[in-house]
Amino acid sequence: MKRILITGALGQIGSELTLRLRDIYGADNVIATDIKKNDSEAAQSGPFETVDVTDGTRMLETAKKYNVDTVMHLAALLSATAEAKPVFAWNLNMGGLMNALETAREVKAQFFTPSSIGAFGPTTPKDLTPQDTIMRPSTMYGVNKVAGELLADYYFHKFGVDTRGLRFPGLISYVALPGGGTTDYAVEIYYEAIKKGKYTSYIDKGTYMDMMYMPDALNAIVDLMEADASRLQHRNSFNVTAMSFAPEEIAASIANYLPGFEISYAVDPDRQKIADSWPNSIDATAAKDEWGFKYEYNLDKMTVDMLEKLRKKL
Ligand code: AKB
Repeated sequence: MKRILITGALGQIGSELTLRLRDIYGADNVIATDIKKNDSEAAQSGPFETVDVTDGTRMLETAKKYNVDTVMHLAALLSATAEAKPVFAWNLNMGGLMNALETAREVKAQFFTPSSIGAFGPTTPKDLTPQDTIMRPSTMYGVNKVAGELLADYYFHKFGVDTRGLRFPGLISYVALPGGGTTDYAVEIYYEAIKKGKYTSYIDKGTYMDMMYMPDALNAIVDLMEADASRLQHRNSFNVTAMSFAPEEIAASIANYLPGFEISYAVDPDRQKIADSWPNSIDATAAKDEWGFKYEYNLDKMTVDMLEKLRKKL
């Protein structure tokens, strides 16, 4: 039975991952932590502790208090915010990761942290980007993600910490909004579709990025953490993706189910520049071969579910 400490548990992934893990492993075995408590289900449905990830002492104390055997480190700034505040991003993303890895090492815990398609850069092959390839990102977020992958591999080789990670594409969900990412448009578009029947995209037409629906992302985390270690050739981090589309294609998918929906464009040069430096599509063969990665939702299936859930929510 796992006993899991999650950092950033009230963020976009954490709000749903916490509940999924509580369903699987029992509410008392999943310790949600974040910088501030709120009244969300993740904060209220089991143990919660206030932990600022830049405070390594507090993180370690919390891990020891609950006798955890798994650390899932989610707290991080996303790409657009990191680009706007690079020094803060380095301190939070790298300082937080170092504290979380040290916590895992001290309490001998298994470890997970997400990487991202942001770890790739302008010189990476753009289409069906391989698992092992050129990684020279041009953003602070990407620098953090590549350094983070290397650091997590280092903790595995040097200290034997069972570190594992996924290079997530843009994650789409109706539960918690992302904040400060480049792929956030693909979530906002569904909210605006329901509220106004139209959306102005800050990402230009023709810009392809990988995406995944949150239920598939949660399954991928659970499956990777449960995978037989002897099958893993890679650890930090596996390419995973479920679809790749440009803004006009997600808009067309929405218009199929919400006739009259319209997209227009007011491109944000900062976020467009980040998007242009990322792959069009990545190849998830290593994840499929080494631990059976699979996904259920393609663009249309996701659109149907998002529209149905958001109609109820809004
Ligand atoms: C972002 O846009 O920054 C994230 C990511 C792809 O890592 N959603």
